[in-house]
Amino acid sequence: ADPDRSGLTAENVFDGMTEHLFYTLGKLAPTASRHDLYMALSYAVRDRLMTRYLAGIEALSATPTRVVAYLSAEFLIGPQLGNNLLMLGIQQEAAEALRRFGINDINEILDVEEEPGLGNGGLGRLAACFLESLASLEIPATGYGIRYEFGIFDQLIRDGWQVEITDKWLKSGWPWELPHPDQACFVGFGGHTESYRDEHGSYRVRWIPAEHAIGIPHDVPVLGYRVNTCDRLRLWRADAAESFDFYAFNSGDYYGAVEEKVGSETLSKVLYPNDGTDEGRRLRLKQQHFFVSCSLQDMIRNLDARGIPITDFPDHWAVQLNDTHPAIAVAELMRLLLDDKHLDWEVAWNITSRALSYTNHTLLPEALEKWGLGLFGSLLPRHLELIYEINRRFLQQVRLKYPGNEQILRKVSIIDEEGDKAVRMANLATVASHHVNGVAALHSELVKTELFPEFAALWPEKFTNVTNGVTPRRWVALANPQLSALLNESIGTGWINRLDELRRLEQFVDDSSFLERWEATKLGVKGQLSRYIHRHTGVLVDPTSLFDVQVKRIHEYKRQHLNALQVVAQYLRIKNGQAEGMAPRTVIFGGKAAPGYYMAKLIIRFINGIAETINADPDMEGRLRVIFLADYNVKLGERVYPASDLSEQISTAGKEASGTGNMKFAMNGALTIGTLDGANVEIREQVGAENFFLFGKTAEEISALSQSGYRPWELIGGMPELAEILRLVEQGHFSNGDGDLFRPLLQNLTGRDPFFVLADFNDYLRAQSEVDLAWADRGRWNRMSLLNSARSGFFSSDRSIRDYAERIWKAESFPVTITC
Ligand code: DL6
Repeated sequence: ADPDRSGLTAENVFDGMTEHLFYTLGKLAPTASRHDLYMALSYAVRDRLMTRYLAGIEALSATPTRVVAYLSAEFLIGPQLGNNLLMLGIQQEAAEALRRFGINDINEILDVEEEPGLGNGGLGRLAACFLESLASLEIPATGYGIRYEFGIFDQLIRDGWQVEITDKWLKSGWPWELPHPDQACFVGFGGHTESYRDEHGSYRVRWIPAEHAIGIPHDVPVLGYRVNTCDRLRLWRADAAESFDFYAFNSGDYYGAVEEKVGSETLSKVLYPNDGTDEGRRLRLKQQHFFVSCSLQDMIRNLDARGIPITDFPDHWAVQLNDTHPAIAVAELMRLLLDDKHLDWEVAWNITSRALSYTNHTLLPEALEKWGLGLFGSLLPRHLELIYEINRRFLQQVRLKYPGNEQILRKVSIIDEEGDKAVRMANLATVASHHVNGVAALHSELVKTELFPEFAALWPEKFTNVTNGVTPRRWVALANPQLSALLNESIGTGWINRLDELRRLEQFVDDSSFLERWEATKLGVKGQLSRYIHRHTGVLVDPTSLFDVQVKRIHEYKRQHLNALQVVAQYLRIKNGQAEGMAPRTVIFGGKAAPGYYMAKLIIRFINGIAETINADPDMEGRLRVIFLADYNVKLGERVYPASDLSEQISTAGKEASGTGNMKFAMNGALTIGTLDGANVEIREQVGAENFFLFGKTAEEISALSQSGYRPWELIGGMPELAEILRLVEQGHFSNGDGDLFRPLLQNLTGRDPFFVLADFNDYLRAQSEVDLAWADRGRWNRMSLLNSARSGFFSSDRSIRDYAERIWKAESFPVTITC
């Protein structure tokens, strides 16, 4: 390669930018805008990734090894430029190159980047962390997903309500992708099947789809940290198979002529903005089949091109299903093997079940995907036939094990026969996968005992746990340069790819001057967030106050309304002159609600109503501030986690599968107030119970309460503080006197609330008082903060990926040397 295009000096980067400004962007340096400079720098950086990316492809074709194919409907990858500079180790060099263009603060250019919002929240962000860790561990991998033209909506707050705006992340061009129209794949929908005899006289089936779409791959390079491995995120964009119907056009029907094109492009138009709710029917199933089919065809084509027999598929591809969104892969792989490759059923099934593994990310019944047979059969008739056959064979096995037990058959069947008949995607994925994992220890246990007890009895060895993790590169090294500098100086830089080395911080736990630096570092970052808050909300917050933060999707099970109620409790205590011992707090919320989820949107309105009242009250000055940060996304997360003191992880026990924000907070030295839910359990084990503020009922207690009958209205009589809070809300104190506005929320809390908010309320207040007490002794707080960070090594996604690679994928590291 041209040394200038792979060189890493400031001079090389400057030359690359100059060349791209001129030849790629058609601009002269003196007239270049910030956006032009962002594009030019990105292209120059992308050149450097290409050297590594292509060296990897070449090395892999010479030495076949197992590649991980991570299938996910969502990849929330965040801004790319800053991260790639960190990965290459050229942050200083890029800053220097920019100075030569008259830009003295690199952040001015980094801030230009539009983030691709190709995910809803935790599940999509996890996929992005996993791809990064795969590359950093030098494991060959491809992430397969959809290139949504419009990602998760942008959120505005108007009169306290969420307003959704279309996310046009591609409007100014996105320099990180490389389209490969030459590798397009065809995908069918609808139509019918027919049987025939092949040349050997064997009975075969073919599918005659009624319509087709084309998937065009767009590749995003994913570089590992300071290694040559550059993996790939391959996102499919839908195009029309025949983009122009000349017959219709010639007969004068212009709209008819482009109709098919419009219909096909709709496939990759928009990400469904739901999280844990079952929504969007036909188009969503089409999206899932579209990207899964393209991806499996791509994997098979890769083997064919290298002359590798199809029966070796599982030796070359470890296919991970990220939740059930890609679970149609079971039927699609079978179809490709049976109908295209003409393999026999047993051989095809052996390949499929050795290649696939499935991660479950939720126990919420409404989020477990089911497709009505009518819809499924009309879109994917061949797949439905195959699923019936998979189910028939599977149920036969179950009958042998449990003769006469019809109840078990009904529960494990892939076809839900109760009510409206439907395909159960989680059952399909479980039957076909060699491993099924949950995402935190408690969650994986509940998958076995609550969700799939019958499957777990059938195949105990199939079920396992891999606790989630997050990448310390983005979430500490990139997001928190101040803390990183302190870490590098005190314990060296090894923590960046061996996060367990943070343990070495424990040597400073009684070193008061180090703890003062620890506190000062946090204060500096809080100052930055305070300025951001002022710019975006107009509210002045005190960086020395306790930053108490809850950022995540808005959902009743995550219980932002529980937090809001305790903020009102604090407000009332201050009003009533009972503020002694209370820490001055800035309570920060952020998160998007699914557009169709009324209660979640009302919770946002509730928080903003409380914020308005409190922030306008002179009695609250210096004591309490409430902020709702609009449009929470990866970029904003990078500002928030490093600046937080207290991490709110307050979901109803048993409902949050893992959580990953909880890990980002802990790494950055925030203390957690939380329930025994998801990965909170393991965070508490790792950091020590004495460094964690625990409250609330356990999953078992919640389940028992649910069975015995939860009657929150009976609790209020014995909880005078809560009664006063509810009265105030009812009177319209936080809604300009409108007593009706929050009535649905109050009815929910005091009625049949499935998330047990009031049941945990008093214990939550008690835990919050312990927070106040700890904050009052700043030396103690700093020690606790340091220990949270020091003991967070377990939550690196490198650990999760090693675990998947060793136990589930049997995938190994494959270092790449650059010879060109
Ligand atoms: O595993 C990633 C993430 C977990 O951390 C969250 O606890 C969990 O809620 C989330 N699950 C989903 C499921 N959505 N669907 N379907 O987003 O996964």
